[in-house]
Amino acid sequence: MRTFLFLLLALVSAWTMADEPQLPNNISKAHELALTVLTESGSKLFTDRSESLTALPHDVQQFLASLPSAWDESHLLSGPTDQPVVMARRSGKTWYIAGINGSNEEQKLPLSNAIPNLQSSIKNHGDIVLFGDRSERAFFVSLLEDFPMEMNCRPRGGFVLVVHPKNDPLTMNMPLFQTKYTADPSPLVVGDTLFLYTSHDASPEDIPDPNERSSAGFFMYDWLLWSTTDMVNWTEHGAVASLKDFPWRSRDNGAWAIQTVERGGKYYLYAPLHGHGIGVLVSDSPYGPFKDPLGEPLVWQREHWNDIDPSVFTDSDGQAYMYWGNPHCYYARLNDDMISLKDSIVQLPHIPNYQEGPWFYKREGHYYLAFASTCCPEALGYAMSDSPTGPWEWKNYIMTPTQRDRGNHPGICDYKGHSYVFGQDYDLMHLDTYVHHERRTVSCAEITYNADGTIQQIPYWLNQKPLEQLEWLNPYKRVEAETMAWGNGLKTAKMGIQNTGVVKDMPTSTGRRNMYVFDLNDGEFIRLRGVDFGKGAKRFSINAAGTGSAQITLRLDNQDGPTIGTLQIAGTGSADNYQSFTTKVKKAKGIHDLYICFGKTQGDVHLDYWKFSGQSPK
Ligand code: FUB
Repeated sequence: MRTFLFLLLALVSAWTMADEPQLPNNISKAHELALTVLTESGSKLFTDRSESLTALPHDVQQFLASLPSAWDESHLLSGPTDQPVVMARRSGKTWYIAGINGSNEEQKLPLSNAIPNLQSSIKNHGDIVLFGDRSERAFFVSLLEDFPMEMNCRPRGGFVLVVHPKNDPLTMNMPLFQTKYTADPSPLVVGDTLFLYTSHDASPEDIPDPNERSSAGFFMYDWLLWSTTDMVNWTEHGAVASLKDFPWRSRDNGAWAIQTVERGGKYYLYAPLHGHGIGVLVSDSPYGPFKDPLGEPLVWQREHWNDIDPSVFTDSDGQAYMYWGNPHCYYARLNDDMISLKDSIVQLPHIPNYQEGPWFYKREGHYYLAFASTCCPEALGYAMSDSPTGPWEWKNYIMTPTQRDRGNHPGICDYKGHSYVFGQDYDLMHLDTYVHHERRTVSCAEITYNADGTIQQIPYWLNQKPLEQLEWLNPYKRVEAETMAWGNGLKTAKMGIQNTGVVKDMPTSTGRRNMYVFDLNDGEFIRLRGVDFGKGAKRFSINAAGTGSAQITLRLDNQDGPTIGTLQIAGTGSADNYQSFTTKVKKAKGIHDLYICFGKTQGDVHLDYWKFSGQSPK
């Protein structure tokens, strides 16, 4: 075994030949990568060769950086006397299974599942990442839904499978919203409130053509609004605008990344209609209703991709700029009316790693252009300048590319003394499937600026602590049912609007409307973080309607935590006939997470808002 490992180590030292089509001994790159797991020394090899490490593809750098320096368990599944060599190793809850094919023939490498720990991890895996061979030059990185029982390995090839444990969404920094798939976050602070405009990836059932429901592409018809005052409990406001607000559009799909900005008490929503330029809508309120003042695109260079992802910022001298574009980045100055261009469009010289999704802003005298970096996977990068029109200097990644994500899109703001970056991922969809679809979700992380204005890099969303709550939630005032920190499986809609999410049923911008939560199923719950019950609540009441029924159990701190009250919602005769249901509450004192848990659900129940009564928190 020792001689064998020595031989493997010698082969690993060929790593710096990464750009050569033929590696020494003719081994593949995935074979080389597998050696870093098999020999336990891969990560150490690079400590004094940082330039070789940084020359590697990002996925490989990340893989090597995350490789444990010691293992809790190691099992040789096959070899070394009889080729091939396959080894399974565990560090904490993560398994690494690596195999190499040392022969000159293609081989099927067995992945024995005889190890009980490994077997249960495979059953409960959160995701599995494969590093295998696609060609001499590339590492193929893929997320697999099912664990393969054997790997096809080309001559002198190899593989590594990393089996990650299942995420516990309640302890991880998961996406902010669960009732809809969201993307392209655009924050706007108005007074005490942080508003977040997002685009909206249709759920399969909302895609009009049944033949397209399993398609991986973009199905985007309207734009959504969310708000918070504490960063962890968010209130949904539904669709604020849709493609229908632009009667001149040429397609019924393509409601891509918007940004809404405020100027002089008016709200301007800049919206790309993919394939038909960028339009603008105006409102007197952040909730809308928004109207199209132009009746035509604000910008359209008559090319399918160029005119997407507008980002608008008004400088302290009153001059507003709009940046946009993929794969080129453009800008134009806006007139004071915010709905016309002052002069012609300028295409920026290429900024390294720029792909799309510019987010243009100024902070403490520095101009920033954050963006989604070269696809795929996309990460979040940024450039800085001393002037609003550049020249722009690439600075770094805010978040490096990772095989866990494919697309990204930054939105950045300061709020209540903290700085935040919003972006997007597929982590909610990954709770159901790893088969790729454009069903994205918006996540957020706190960022820190250095004294020179540069931004400290942050790890991937799931790899950081959940956001800190900025203020406790007051349960003694009306709380909308659609206010939640987590509500996976639930649905929401605006009252009185039959918006199925499809253009044909979609209203033009409706402005602020009451919303309700529906589609309650046994085992689902609404989680509210950091609820301040003060000296103790005495009663809970909830406004609900519907022809169905449901039991509500109120629990503290956990979905199985102590029960503080239960109540039954019985049919009110119709989905519009809201009635108040109330129950006594015991032992709800101080600050707790609140879980409104659903059971014995039958038929249609709609929830409007809830409230505790009794002792005030102060
Ligand atoms: O959401 C549609 C497109 O995907 C956006 O316009 C891009 O930034 C990317 O997020």
